[in-house]
Amino acid sequence: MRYLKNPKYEYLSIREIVSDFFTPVHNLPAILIIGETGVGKSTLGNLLVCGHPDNGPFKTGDGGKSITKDCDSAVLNIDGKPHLLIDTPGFSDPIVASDDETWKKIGSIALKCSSGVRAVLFVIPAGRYTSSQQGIIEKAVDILELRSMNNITAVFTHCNKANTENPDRLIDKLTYEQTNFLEKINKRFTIIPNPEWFEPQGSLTRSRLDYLRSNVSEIERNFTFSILKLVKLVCEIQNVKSQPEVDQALNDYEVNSVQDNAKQVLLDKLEKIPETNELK
Ligand SMILES: Nc1nc2c(ncn2[C@@H]2O[C@H](COP(=O)(O)OP(=O)(O)OP(=O)(O)O)[C@@H](O)[C@H]2O)c(=O)[nH]1
Ligand SMILES: [Mg+2]
Repeated sequence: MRYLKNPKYEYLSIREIVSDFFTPVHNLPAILIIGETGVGKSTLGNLLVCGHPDNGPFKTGDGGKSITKDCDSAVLNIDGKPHLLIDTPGFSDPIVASDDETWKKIGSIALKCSSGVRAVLFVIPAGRYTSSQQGIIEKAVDILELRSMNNITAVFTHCNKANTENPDRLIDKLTYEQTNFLEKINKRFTIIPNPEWFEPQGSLTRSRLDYLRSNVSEIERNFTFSILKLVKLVCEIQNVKSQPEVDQALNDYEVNSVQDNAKQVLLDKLEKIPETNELK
């Protein structure tokens, strides 16, 4: 068996990773909330589920230190249809986990949702724009891929009162990179009012949450993460070389994934590839 050493994870063979990823655990379509640490992801999740910022299924903090360490989920009904709302650990906190490790966690849970990912809510703090935020946007566009751009909505938080009430003012102040990202996702965005200033049950917050729900309802197709990209990410994290035969098998799977037996064909191919544990 090819077991790979990693200080933070157990030893995992590629085959184990793939079959683990293919074991569906949840049968509801997923809605992912992603973004930097402390931007208000868990708060948004709570507002969507129960209309209260911190008295809901997700643990929230005061922005001081990272709170959500692993993906957490709750059922969210939209138009009477249940979805699995997934709160994720924040990016940009290397003490807790590198961004690649966080992506691996997000990918693992998303791949376990047999109906795929219906929506990604990308939470962006409006007040400050850093190079790490830009890095996250670039990585997200890379990992989520263009095929999923119709499933992404940007959610701005930490906005001042005037911009919260008048989103056009915020749009005028966005950087070139942020505007570019909004163009890619067809300008689907909203501002969630800061719960400390705006009543969470008030009409403004309710209308913004309704906008998010209606966006999710209008999405035509769920997407699934690219297994090829995820395995590459795991190899990077575990510091091992990816084998060309494994890459080829995963590539073939990506092309044929709509076929019923595609997963089994991939697992059979991986079974025949001799295991190595060559470090990069
Ligand atoms: N100023 C401001 N604060 C907000 C806003 N949304 C949430 N917060 C506050 O930001 C703090 C952090 O919120 P969380 O929801 O725990 O943030 P998170 O993104 O889940 O953080 P991690 O789990 O640590 O990655 C809380 O005190 C929230 O009340 C907002 O729009 N503006
Ligand atoms: Mg959180």
